[in-house]
Amino acid sequence: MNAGTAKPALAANIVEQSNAPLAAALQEDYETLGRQLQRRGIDIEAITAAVQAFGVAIPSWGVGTGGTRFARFPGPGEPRDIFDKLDDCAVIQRLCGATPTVSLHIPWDRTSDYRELREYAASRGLGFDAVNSNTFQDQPGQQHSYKFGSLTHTDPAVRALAIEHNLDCIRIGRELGSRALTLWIADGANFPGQQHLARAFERYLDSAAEIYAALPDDWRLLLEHKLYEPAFYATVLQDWGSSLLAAQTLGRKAFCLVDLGHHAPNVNIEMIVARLIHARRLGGFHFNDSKYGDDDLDAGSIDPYRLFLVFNELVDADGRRVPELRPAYMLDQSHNVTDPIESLMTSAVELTRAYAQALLVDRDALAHHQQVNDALMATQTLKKAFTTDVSPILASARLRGDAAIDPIGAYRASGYRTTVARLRPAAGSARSGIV
Ligand SMILES: [Mn+2]
Repeated sequence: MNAGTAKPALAANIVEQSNAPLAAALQEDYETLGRQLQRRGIDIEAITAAVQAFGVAIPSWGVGTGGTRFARFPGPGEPRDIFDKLDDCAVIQRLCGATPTVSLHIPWDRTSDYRELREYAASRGLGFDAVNSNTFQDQPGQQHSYKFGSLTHTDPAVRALAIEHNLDCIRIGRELGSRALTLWIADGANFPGQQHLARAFERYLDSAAEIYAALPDDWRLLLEHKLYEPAFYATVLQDWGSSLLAAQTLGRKAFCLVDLGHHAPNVNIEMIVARLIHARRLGGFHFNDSKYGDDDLDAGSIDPYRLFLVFNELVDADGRRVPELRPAYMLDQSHNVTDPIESLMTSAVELTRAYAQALLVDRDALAHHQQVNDALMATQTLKKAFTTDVSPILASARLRGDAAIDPIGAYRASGYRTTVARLRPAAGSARSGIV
């Protein structure tokens, strides 16, 4: 814990300095786009206001450099503890204005005083989103090993340990003001026959039920499915079907969390989103992008159209006033070759872009084309929204929120990374990980 030591911060006027030379051109672009949208019957101010209200949580682990199974190459000035991580998250929020909350990972973010942590975050304008429990690696001195599973382990003593850890996460989350626990388990099998597929799932449901029973009334349990890794043959919660089955078995406070990377290539994720909305069980997202598998690349960096189509389902459901639909938005990425702060800012911007584009869809026209089976015009209606350059809306939303018109430019001009590289000596094998 180093909450008391000298802390880096952005210069008070860095945003103002960065915005000054860009504001006039932005105003011109915004007015031009406003006239274009007006011709389509769209009020640009309504879109800008919606973008301003959008928020996505930063994963505490995201501000450190990630890695692959090959290696991890630490970057300069990596955060050494949760207080450093919050400092970095505050920079992202200051410059982007779209990331007001942080999602913690326990035990990686353990500290001695969570009330102090909450105050520290609040003093930087940050709150806490879902708490993530980690029962996929052993901690020093741990009594039982998770090597062959946690909540589904064949040994009841291991299951009890994993359940207790989750109850601890709920206790910590209550102190922080969190309202959700995200459950992702690494449990599964690497080989056919290694695990009894049906019994492993039943053990998962039994363990999860004990966690569910300890959930405060206003909390949600978010179940995150994952296709593969670290179990390569059969993870216990491998797909949205298993996830939905588990959520429906557990009760009304259990919801499914969709990590975009946790699907086989070419799987229609927006359709999964539509199905979970139908079932009233869409609880949240872990946003990232991928080319081949669970690559954990920056959101929107490979397939921005897919990201748009996901938001299209969310905006559509919003318009239909689907009850209980308030998904938690979180980023979940691994930054291996970029500055994590820059990647997270870029991803947050790309989410607002997909959201704004989805808001531009002419839903009446789309409904008509669907009704008369005009496939070409229906798909063109989506493309028209997707191909609209909404950058002036995003930048104006940031400007109105006292954030940066050009977050990356402002960040680079601030010299923040150089400052933290000096203040934070290399931690060596600082732990990192991606879920
Ligand atoms: Mn995830």
